[in-house]
Amino acid sequence: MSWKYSITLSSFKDIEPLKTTLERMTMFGFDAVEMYGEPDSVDVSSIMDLFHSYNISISGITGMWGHASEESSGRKLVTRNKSIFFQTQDYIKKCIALCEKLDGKLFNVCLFSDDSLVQIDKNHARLSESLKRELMSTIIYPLREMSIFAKDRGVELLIEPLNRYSTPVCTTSADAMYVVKSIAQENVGLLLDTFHMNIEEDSIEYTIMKSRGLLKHIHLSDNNREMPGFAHINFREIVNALRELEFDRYMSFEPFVPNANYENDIRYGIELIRSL
Ligand SMILES: [Mn+2]
Repeated sequence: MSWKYSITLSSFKDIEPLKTTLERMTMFGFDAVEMYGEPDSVDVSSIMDLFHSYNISISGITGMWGHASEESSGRKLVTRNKSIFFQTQDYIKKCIALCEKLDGKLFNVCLFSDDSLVQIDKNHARLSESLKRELMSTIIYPLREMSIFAKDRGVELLIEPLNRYSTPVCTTSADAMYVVKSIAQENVGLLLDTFHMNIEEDSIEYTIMKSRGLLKHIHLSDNNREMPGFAHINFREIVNALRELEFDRYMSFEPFVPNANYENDIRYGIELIRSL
């Protein structure tokens, strides 16, 4: 039993129609795709028809967090502003509901905070462990409630640590494991992303090994955010660590794709990982 391959549709969202991406990803031989989490800007029944017509599985929904758009930058759980908090909670529930409709199994949460509470350190420093824990501890109870909402819909809620340049709050696997263990629900796990791990972790391989039992999904891109093989992350070590864990879920490619002329790069990246 090995893992399966997926790719994030958000990578192609601004460069071509969804239908074109699905057509091409099916051709490249992906087992599944990860639908972007913008439940208010898609017509759910027509995208369901579209996915069924390509007969391609949906691994899950990608949470659209952070600075990708005006809407996504307003999504924050670590906030004193009740209306921002409730809007974010509502966003999470809508994504979980969309995930269930598309027969997906995963949705990832990234933690963002108010600038007035804490800011990204401009000297590239990390926040202290104690301050991070203090901030993260405030949202454990609501996240547990949201995870129960997800469990009732057959969806796993995954905590994805980012890096210090995206958010000050949850940036390492240790941070995310603290959140996952504190929520303490079976359907809550860890999503590790090679791009972020390359910035934050001492060793990507060791971080994967330490995540045994909690790791439910992987995002793959090289350290320049392109497909694996276009920069200097050692994917052989990553693949070996995942084999050691007997990882049997999705490895989901999450590349930055600047234009529609991507065919060779996507093929090269997936073939490279398959060859390791
Ligand atoms: Mn990611």
